[in-house]
Amino acid sequence: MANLKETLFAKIQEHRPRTTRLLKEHGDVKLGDVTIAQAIGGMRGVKCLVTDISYLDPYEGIRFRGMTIPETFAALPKPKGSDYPYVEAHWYLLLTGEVPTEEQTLQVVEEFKERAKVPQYVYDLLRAMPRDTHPMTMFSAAIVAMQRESIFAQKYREGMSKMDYWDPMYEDASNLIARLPVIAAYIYRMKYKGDTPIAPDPNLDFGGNFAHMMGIPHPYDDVARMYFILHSDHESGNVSAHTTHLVASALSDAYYSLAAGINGLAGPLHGLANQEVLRWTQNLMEKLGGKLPTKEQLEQALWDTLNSGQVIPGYGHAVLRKTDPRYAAQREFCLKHLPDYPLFKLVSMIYEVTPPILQKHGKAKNPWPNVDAHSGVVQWYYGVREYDFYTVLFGVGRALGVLANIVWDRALGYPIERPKSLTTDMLEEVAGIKK
Ligand code: HAX
Repeated sequence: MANLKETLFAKIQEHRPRTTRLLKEHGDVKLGDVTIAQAIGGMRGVKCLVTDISYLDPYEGIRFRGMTIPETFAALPKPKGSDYPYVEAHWYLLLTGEVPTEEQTLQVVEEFKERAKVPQYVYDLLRAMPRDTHPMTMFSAAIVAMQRESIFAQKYREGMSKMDYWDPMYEDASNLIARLPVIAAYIYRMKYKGDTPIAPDPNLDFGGNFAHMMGIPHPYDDVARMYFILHSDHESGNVSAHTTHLVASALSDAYYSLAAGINGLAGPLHGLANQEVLRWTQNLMEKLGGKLPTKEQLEQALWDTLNSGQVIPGYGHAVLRKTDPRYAAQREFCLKHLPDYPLFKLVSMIYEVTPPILQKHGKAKNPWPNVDAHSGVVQWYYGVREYDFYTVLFGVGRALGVLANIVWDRALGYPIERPKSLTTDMLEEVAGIKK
């Protein structure tokens, strides 16, 4: 039976002629024109990135290698007694586009155990940082600190053919992914649980081991599997994915590239929105003396936020134009496991009340919730109430997608990224308004 790396290499060899042909024979075909609004406005909708790992349709939401979220959950092998698949199987799917068998999945599970050893200096570094450092800063620092381990950087120094770049990138990416849950759980237990880290259990899979190291019983292992898979990829243009891809395009290794992507994820308009949702909700309940708001109080709080020039965290999206299916998947989990939990009821009430208000406000192109509007309530319920930590969880999941992407970037020989900029004078000239 071919292992993951051999299967991946066969896929790479099959794919390379497609990219070469498109470039050589059809390189002049236009994908669209760029407007002034797009050039100034964050390149919204400009079609200039290529990935086969996932695709985001504005109305349907994300497809991983062609599969919707429910299809992905249904297709991938699951550990016994679990409702959600092995994260290792999802990594296999993202890399190869193939649904692995149980046996192929267990091979990756075993492989990750070998790769999961976090060097002692990473723990020393984390311990040397002031304890009130944001956990995303700790997470990013731990990733970039391990850069000295990069096999890609070492092979590049020794001299390697461009055709072989994907191989050490795959090795670095796999080592990183295997270690991230260990680092994340260590940060959590060190920072928030009286410095009581829990050692990994070599008998457990990625999700099971993460729950074990967090010190939270079943079904938190399933929460971890669901969460990491849902957050893994959202095509290439979002800040974390694009940043990782951009930095890797300079042939920076996976450690430098992922740390950069994680830093982008730490922004409140991106991954940090999940902590902002909880902060917003908790502030509101605090103002009401710990009580759940009425519909009228909630409407007032939403308007107060908007009128003070702030965004409603967890709502809106640059691409999506409907309720994020990642939100819907978490809602489904809550309906099964915590239907009567007051915070879930509040999140559901916010879901009812917010879209019409955002529509009336008239600015956001998408009034519907995104993934971040729901993730906090699930974590809160299982005892992870330190909401600063939520984006680290997002980061562990997001690493799967962005790292799969940069393995393929190197396999297909994508060049250094270098768009062209213009001056405001030039835009005014093109627009015909230059004096
Ligand atoms: N509340 C209030 N105003 C909002 C809004 C919201 N939730 N979403 C968008 N708007 C405003 C924008 O700020 C913008 O206002 P200006 O014209 O004054 O600049 C206007 O509506 C148009 O924005 P848009 O085109 O609809 O949205 P963008 O593509 O510019 O931004 C964002 C997309 C996700 C950043 C935006 O919707 C937002 O800020 N949402 C709240 C933060 C959030 O939930 N972020 C997480 C997104 C999911 C994700 O990436 N997770 O990692």
